[in-house]
Amino acid sequence: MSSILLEIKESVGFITLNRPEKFNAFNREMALLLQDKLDECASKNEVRCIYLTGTGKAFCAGQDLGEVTGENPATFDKILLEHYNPIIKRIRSIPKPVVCAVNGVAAGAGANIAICCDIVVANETASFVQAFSKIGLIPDCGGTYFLPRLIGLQKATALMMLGDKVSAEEAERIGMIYKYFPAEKFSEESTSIAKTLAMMPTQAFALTKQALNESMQSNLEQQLNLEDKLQYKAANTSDYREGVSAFLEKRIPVFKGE
Ligand code: LHQ
Repeated sequence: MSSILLEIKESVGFITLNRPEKFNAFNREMALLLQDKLDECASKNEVRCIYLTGTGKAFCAGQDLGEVTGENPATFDKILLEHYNPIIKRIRSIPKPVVCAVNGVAAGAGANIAICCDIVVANETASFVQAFSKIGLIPDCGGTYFLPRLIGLQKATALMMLGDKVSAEEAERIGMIYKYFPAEKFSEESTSIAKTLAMMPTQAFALTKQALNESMQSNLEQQLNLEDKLQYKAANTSDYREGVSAFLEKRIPVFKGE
């Protein structure tokens, strides 16, 4: 069985981390396969939303520590440059929404891959751990970029230094994730978000994502100019024309992602 599964249905690319016996921890093969599957979803027009989750009890325990041998910094550098950084860059640049459905514990790289996704939801049984400090590493996978922006510098610093386990409920409360769901509703509710997004104006989402990405380092003037430029592009999509027509005709719009 492959360590990464991809199933495309109802315009959603369902990607599943699939090494349950290792809490879906990443080895090299799995990290490279995830990059491939993200690329496949990016390139296929039929995929209008990506849904990322894990098999079994955990979402992802980060790097498979059994695979990290020796303490040669060059090896570590390679892991980030070849495994994780390309995953984070893909998730942020894919012009489609990426929903992360955190089914269980998300630790280390697993936690930070989750929080870089566009919409993060969790099972009530899930938890988030910045596990890096416990093994003498620093948070990676863009965690030092996204976490302080999501929950503030103070809390991010404490979680990263102390390595506390954050429950799904607390993660929602502090703004680390969008929502958590009771276990019995998690699958239905989380897939429903992805299926809903897949029926919405995909081009506008791509432009929204671009604007949000750039907002991380722009000032207001730059952001207003960017919104002007991107809104012009959105207004030239057929989904915009359909959205306005449907509103005026008092009917439900049929968006094609074009
Ligand atoms: C694991 C792992 C794991 C292998 C659980 N590997 N087996 C970047 C740069 C370069 C190199 C290093 O990495 C990175 C990025 C990173 O991600 S660094 C951070 C790596 N991850 C961690 O340090 C997390 C380690 N795991 C844990 O802290 C706990 O296992 C968590 C909090 C994930 C879950 O705790 P529990 O629910 O209490 O489960 P457990 O500890 O009993 O683990 C269950 C099994 O999964 C167990 O195997 P076993 O055969 O004994 O049942 C663990 O050994 C295995 N496992 N994480 N990362």
